[in-house]
Amino acid sequence: MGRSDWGGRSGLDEWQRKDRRGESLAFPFSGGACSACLLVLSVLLIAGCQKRGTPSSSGAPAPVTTPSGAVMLLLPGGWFEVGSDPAVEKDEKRHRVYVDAFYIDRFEVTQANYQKLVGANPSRYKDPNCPVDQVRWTQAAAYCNARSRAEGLAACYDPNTWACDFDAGGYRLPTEAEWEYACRAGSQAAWCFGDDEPRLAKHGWYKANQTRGPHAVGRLAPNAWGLYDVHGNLWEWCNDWYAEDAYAQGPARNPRGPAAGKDRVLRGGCWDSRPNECRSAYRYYEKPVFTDVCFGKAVSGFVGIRCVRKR
Ligand SMILES: [Ca+2]
Repeated sequence: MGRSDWGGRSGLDEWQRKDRRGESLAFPFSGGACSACLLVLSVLLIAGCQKRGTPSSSGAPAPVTTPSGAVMLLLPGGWFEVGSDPAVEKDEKRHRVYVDAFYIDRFEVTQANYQKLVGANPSRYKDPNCPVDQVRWTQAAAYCNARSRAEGLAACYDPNTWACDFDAGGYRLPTEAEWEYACRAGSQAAWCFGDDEPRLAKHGWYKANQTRGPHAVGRLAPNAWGLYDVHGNLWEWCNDWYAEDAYAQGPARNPRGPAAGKDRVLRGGCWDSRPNECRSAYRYYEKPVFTDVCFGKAVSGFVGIRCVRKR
């Protein structure tokens, strides 16, 4: 991170159908009487975050709680293999990619956190502990900006064009490469835990074990790096525009997808997905203004958010 950016006070004014294709605001940043206390707390938090954000001796990243109440993990940069071999779907040919270190949410963004930062809850399945569902890509990007402003960080998204400033210190949606890197956590198998499909029920809510709609975040087993619900529960928006041949066109280091497109990438499957759609390599996409309410009550509430932030 801009290492001293968590809770910094200088910027408070900013701070299923592809059928193939198948937390609380701890720092209110207002109320003059408490400003001195907040400053002290912020300094302590900054120091604490730096320490806690260092990977532990076991290799698993240690969790960091941000000023707006999200829990994040600092993943080390590294090379890994994107896709599957042989390719299960034609748009997921395996290739080697490098991603820089980044912070990523340990959980899908909850309705409680979204409500606090945005002041609304678009979810079909209302429950503060569940992930916010039924969000458009633009709503997801706007949430990232709201969270950045709440923590005094520079917003990544231009609210007029939705162009992403990757150099800004605030929150954004993960690139496809970042998402898959985080999901795999070192695994080259179909799912983060291996190729044994029956084990999927221990790690993700999907068609076989869901009870209609998303579940509270973090109730099943995490992956090796400690991320929850990477398989199933809700599809997660990525920053990239979708292109079937994006893998052939992109750079090896920090690929960010096509410069423009019609659809944004979704990853990980959801509570109504089949095991194939929950695989680490599986790519899905939707219009950025897509809202799954279009598909009727019986099938809505599929899409959610997981944020990242540069180191
Ligand atoms: Ca998910």
